[in-house]
Amino acid sequence: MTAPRKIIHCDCDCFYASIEMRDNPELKGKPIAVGGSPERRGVVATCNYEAREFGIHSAMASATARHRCPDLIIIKPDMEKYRIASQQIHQVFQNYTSLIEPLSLDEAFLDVSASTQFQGSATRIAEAIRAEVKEKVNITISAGIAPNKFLAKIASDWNKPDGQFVITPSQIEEFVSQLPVKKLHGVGKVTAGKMKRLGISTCNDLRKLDSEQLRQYFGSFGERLQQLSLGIDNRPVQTERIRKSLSVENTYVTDLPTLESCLQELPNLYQQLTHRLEKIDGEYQIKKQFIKIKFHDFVRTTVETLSDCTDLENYTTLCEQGFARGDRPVRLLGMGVRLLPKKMASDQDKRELEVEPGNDAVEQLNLRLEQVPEEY
Ligand code: TTP
Repeated sequence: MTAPRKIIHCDCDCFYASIEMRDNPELKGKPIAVGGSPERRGVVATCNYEAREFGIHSAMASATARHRCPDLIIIKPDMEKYRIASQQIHQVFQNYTSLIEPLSLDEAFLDVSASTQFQGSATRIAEAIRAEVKEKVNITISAGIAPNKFLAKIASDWNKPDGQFVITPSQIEEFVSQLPVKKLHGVGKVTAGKMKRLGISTCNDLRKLDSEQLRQYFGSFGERLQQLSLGIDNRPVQTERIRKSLSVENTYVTDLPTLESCLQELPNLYQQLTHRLEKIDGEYQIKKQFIKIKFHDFVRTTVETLSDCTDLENYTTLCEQGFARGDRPVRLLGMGVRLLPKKMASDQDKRELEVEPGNDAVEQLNLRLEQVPEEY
């Protein structure tokens, strides 16, 4: 039998806000948010823990946030600063292992199974990482330590901020059985709602279902759910990040009232998209083109078509199709491509592209209307 792995999930506390407080200590103790301005329909990227007391959270409209906390200080994001801090944090990680899977600027999985520091104690390695980040970057970072990614990620949230939590192999059984199903990787609002209706609230409840029932209720996700409910997750820490899509989008200060006004925005988005694509040129193959639309009432639709290039005419057709789905003023317009790493591009995908007629884009459209309720 192989020894259990030792995975650490590191996640900075209110990352952008921490950097802003570090650089301007006067902000400490006051409710702050980093994000767009309420006057320009901005949203909150994150906020400090003082602001969270008012119910403010990421992705909330800044106007709503200001309404909940009139004293809220809203700071414009400074991505360059966050990127520099992120690199410094990454360098700290490198001191302990080279098996690092970055998830975002402030979050990563580390596989320290073979690390030799502290006699291989992952708990002490996590403590050392957190102390070193504090010393070198001057912000706090929380950590979860467990035998797999799914549990390590849950654990890093357990003692946030500035804390860590360990789930040893012998504690998995007890920890997972009490775990609410909504904490499971891949269980969103819809699945959680369905589980609630079925009387399933913890992993222990989920374990009572057999494979057949799980398949019946949750389709192909059933098998994965069964594994997660037992605390099993064999996904490796992947050091090469695979990008699945690339897109650009714009939220307009004034809604785009008509289809024509949306179409007029496409060349601008197209220029931004092709510019960003140039940077990853050579690594990926384009699989699909898509247009994302958020209407003024926050209903979103994504329209996509199989394609191996960025064709402006396709985007025009997609935009027309998407707009027709709502036929009302548009708040946000996005344009993007779905990608496949070149080395993973399978023969099947190539065949898919070859059989496309290519001259009737409408036929190829795969329309999806997602009714995503959002905070206003
Ligand atoms: P998170 O790690 O999700 O959150 P956080 O670090 O701000 O707070 P927590 O202590 O709860 O972990 O996100 C990391 C950064 O990514 C966050 O500081 C800002 C940015 N971000 C956005 O820009 N938009 C979003 O919707 C979210 C969730 C994060």
